[in-house]
Amino acid sequence: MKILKAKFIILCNESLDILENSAIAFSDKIEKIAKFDELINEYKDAQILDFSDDIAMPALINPHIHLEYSSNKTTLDYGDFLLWLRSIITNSNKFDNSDKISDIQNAINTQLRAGVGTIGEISSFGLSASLCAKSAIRTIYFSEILGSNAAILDKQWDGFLSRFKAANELKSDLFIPAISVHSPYSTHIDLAKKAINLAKNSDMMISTHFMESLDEKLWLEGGSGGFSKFFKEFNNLAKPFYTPSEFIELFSGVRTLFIHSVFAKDYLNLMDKSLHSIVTCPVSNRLLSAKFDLSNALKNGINISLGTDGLSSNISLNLWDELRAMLITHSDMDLSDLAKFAIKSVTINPAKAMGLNLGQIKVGNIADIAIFDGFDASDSDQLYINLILHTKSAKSLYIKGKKCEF
Ligand code: MCF
Ligand code: FE
Repeated sequence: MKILKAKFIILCNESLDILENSAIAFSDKIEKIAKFDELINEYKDAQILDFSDDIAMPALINPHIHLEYSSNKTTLDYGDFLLWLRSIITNSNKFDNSDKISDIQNAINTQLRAGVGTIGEISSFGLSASLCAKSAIRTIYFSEILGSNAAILDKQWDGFLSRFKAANELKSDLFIPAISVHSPYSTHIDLAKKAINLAKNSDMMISTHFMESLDEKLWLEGGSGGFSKFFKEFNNLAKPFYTPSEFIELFSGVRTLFIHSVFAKDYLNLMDKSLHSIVTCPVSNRLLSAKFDLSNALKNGINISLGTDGLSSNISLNLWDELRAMLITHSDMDLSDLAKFAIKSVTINPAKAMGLNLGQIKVGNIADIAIFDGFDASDSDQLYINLILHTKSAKSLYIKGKKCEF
């Protein structure tokens, strides 16, 4: 048993309560939250962790990252989604490469250093599996399926299945296999249906990039826009595999993260609020597309989380940098409301979205706890704002009750 004493404990419950000068007793799960004196009386042999000047909160969750794209620095083109996609395809040989291993390892270390205890990794090549499995971090490992060319669907499926099976071999408490259906424009309906069935039968969750760009919306709604030109270069008869509504319908009954959803405004009502959620990535959206209408999505009662995406569409994988980007991006929202929402979007919201007993300092939850430098704030609103503005790394991190070295 450990007893952790902190200046502030940010519970990350629905009402975002903060406890002052309190303590947490934990093993691999959170056993009790009370005053320090009460806890040392009850658990006499416990190890004391004294963070009396600091802030304790749930370890952060980054639900959307592409570790295998960590080697990108200046190779890709930004400013328009199709321009970016063409540059990704042109440079694909640079990403599918095993000497990228050290970049992947650095990216995992960046997560731990920022106080991230859980990631949602989108794996395109299977390169990150063993590194994630070996790391102290908890990984929801989404093996990716895509492919629009009807002539090579079997080949695409077989490639996916072998990566998926390899990931399943590594399954543990901290390595949780799942499936990524890349997107409606890139994934043939036969592949998507097979992958979704597989997820249902294996009781796994799904992640899918959805309505990321205006061109994607125009393509799915009427077969027009930039994707029409893009696909017709390969196949003159190309047409969309689904309308946006048909695509969402395929995921009914399955826990699904819809990534980006920048142009999904007209379809939010079709999402199942208990199983479907959105992950927003503000920097990626700025570089490739447009701003997500966060206040509208919140008004519609959708669970929203925040993710970094990969270095393929970001300059930093530090989730605190992304939190700052969120504050700066959504200037239409009240700063202190937004700061509080932002903290939920990396704790309780992604935990709910992924069905994990995490993201809140709550008795019975898994003991994933991060410690950050404390400071004096005039009130709790200012504590949330300043925490986001000034935090770059964690002082200490516990995942499933175990201290992580990073
Ligand atoms: O989320 C960003 C932008 N949207 C879509 N895909 C990706 C992102 N970052 C990396 N990707 C990967 C994706 O997983 O790029 C490829 C896929 O493997 C694009 S499709 C050839
Ligand atoms: Fe992504």
